[in-house]
Amino acid sequence: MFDRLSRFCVLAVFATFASVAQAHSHLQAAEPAVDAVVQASPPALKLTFSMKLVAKFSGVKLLDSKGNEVPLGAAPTDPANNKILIVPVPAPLAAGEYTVDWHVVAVDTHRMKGTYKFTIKP
Ligand SMILES: [Cu+2]
Repeated sequence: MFDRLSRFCVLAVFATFASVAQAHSHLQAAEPAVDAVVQASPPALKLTFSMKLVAKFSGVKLLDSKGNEVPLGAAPTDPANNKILIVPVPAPLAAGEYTVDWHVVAVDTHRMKGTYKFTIKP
């Protein structure tokens, strides 16, 4: 009897944590992709999230391999799908490794942030 009850309690706790963890917006895809090696400088960075975003409180910073910030345009959401951030890259990027630091506020009002890299190798 006790064993079953404690097993049930453990399962209930796990289920609760799992649903809370899933309740946030997560990066699902990126262009250039996470850890990708691409030949050409991308015209824009495209980040796809699991939840709709509040564009006003979401943004992206791009750092080159020396840690210098690369100027980017504003980061609006895609008018057709506001789970996607599209960030124009105004000037062609030189060869090298880049770090994308992103932060988003989703419609659940939670703020999430993350980072990933891609490399340009012509
Ligand atoms: Cu959340």
